[in-house]
This record gives sequence, C-alpha cells and structure tokens, in this order.
Amino acid sequence: MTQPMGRRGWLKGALASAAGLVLAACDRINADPRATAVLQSAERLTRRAQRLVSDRNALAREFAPADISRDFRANGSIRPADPDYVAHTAAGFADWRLVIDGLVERPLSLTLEELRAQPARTQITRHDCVEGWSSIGKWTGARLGPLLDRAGLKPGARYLVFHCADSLGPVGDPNSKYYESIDLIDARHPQTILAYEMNDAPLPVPHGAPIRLRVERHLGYKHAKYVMRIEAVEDFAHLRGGRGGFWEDRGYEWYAGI
Ligand SMILES: Nc1nc2c(c(=O)[nH]1)N[C@H]1C(S)=C(S)[C@@H](COP(=O)(O)O)O[C@H]1N2
Ligand SMILES: [Mo]
Repeated sequence: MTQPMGRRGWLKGALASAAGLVLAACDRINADPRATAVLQSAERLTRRAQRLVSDRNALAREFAPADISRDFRANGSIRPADPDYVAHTAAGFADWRLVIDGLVERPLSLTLEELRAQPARTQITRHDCVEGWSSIGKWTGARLGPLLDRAGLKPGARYLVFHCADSLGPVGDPNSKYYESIDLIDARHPQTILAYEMNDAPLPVPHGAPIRLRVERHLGYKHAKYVMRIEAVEDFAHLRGGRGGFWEDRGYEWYAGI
C-alpha cells in the first residue's frame, strides 16, 4: 500500500469512530481478517444505534379481541389507602381533576368528562411486567400528544413526570408516592394514552382508576396508575431520588423500552 504520510496520522485519529473504521477497512479489508471483524461489529453497532433512534416511533404489537386475558393481573398498588384517593373513590371521582402543568403555556385542570371528550385511541396490547408475567388487555384513553398541544409545551420541556395518588409503602411518607417519567418521543407516540377504559368498562381501581398511562413500548412499571398530575420538566435530577421514577430510584432502568 502506498499512502502519503499524512493519511496514516489521519487514519489513527479516525479509527476511533465507526466512520473511520469503514474508511480504514475500505483499503485493508482483504489484507487483514481482524479488520473485517472490527468492521462488521462497527456496522452492527451503527445499525443498532440507528434502530434505537428510528424505531422509537414504531407501534407496539396489537392483538385480536380473542387474545384478551381473562384474568389480567393487577400489580403493585391495587387499592390505595391514601386518604385523598379514598375520598375520590367514595365520590365516584366527581371532584377529581387531572392537572397538566410545569413547563406549559396553558396549565390544564381536566374533569374525567373533559378527558373523555379528547381525541381517543383504543388498542389491545400486551403488558409485560419486569417480574416475568404478561397479560393482554384492551385500553381506551385520551391520546397524550393532542393534550400536550392543548397545554402548549414550553421550549425547555424535555420530560413528563407522572405524579400518582398511591403510596407503595407507608402512607404519608412522601418517598412512598409512586411516580414515573417519560421523554417527549414516548409522550407523542401514537399508542401513548391516558386510559380511562379497560376491556370496554371504566378502568377499575386495581388497574389505576380513574386514569392510568399506557406507554406501550415500555415495561410495566412505566405505566403509571392513579395519575393525578402530569408535570412538564426540563430535568428530573432534583426530583425525589433523582432517577425519574419510584422503581428507578430503587435500581430499575429509566429507559424500559421493549
Ligand atoms: N401508581 C402506580 N402505578 C403503577 C404501579 C404502582 O404500584 N402504582 N405498579 C407498576 C407495575 S410494576 C406494573 S407491572 C403495572 C401493573 O399494572 P396492572 O395492575 O394494571 O397490572 O403498573 C405499574 N404502575
Ligand atoms: Mo411490574
């Protein structure tokens, strides 16, 4: 191989990047089998990175009515004892409001009736809990994307935090309150809904009444039940344990994509 001196130095630096590997391999691919292996693994890495980005908007698999689980498991909080929540259930959620605030132009406070009047979506999907069980259910709810448009996200908003009514642990301890967070790609995903119906009936208490998040490209713990407030934030590092969710603060991954 005859190469000007300068090119070798440039190659050294470029080898650090996948693009560099491709260029380097272009003239060495037949000479060095190890280079071929490195090239192939770089190629796989690039494809994986590409898939991670482009597939974020792909739909989760949807099922047929016959696939719906007869006994969809309920998990985590199933009957919150928190006094405010108990009062809401006693009143049939008549005074319940969903608050959407934080980094938004027009904070919203919506009744269940108003939520039901929003652009909606119905989907039959499989819920996968990290504990190793799955159930298939039919969900109907308000699409989150149009709701965010209504509230008008401010430019600094990057995540949504879901504040829930239930405590997993001692009631009254602020660290017991369930919470979750997602980014705006998941928030605007077409299957991301605030579900108020499960299997054609009002969402029952064990599954998160009156509304629960369905964020179908994620594992079960991201699907916040008993949602009271959605807060648009720039960052969640200073909230609670700083990792963006009740289980995340206890070691689970923030990104639970499936
Ligand atoms: N508010 C709240 N949301 C929650 C939980 C919880 O305990 N509280 N548990 C999570 C977990 S781990 C799972 S698997 C699902 C369970 O939803 P399900 O009861 O409808 O099966 O809700 C998630 N969302
Ligand atoms: Mo779970």
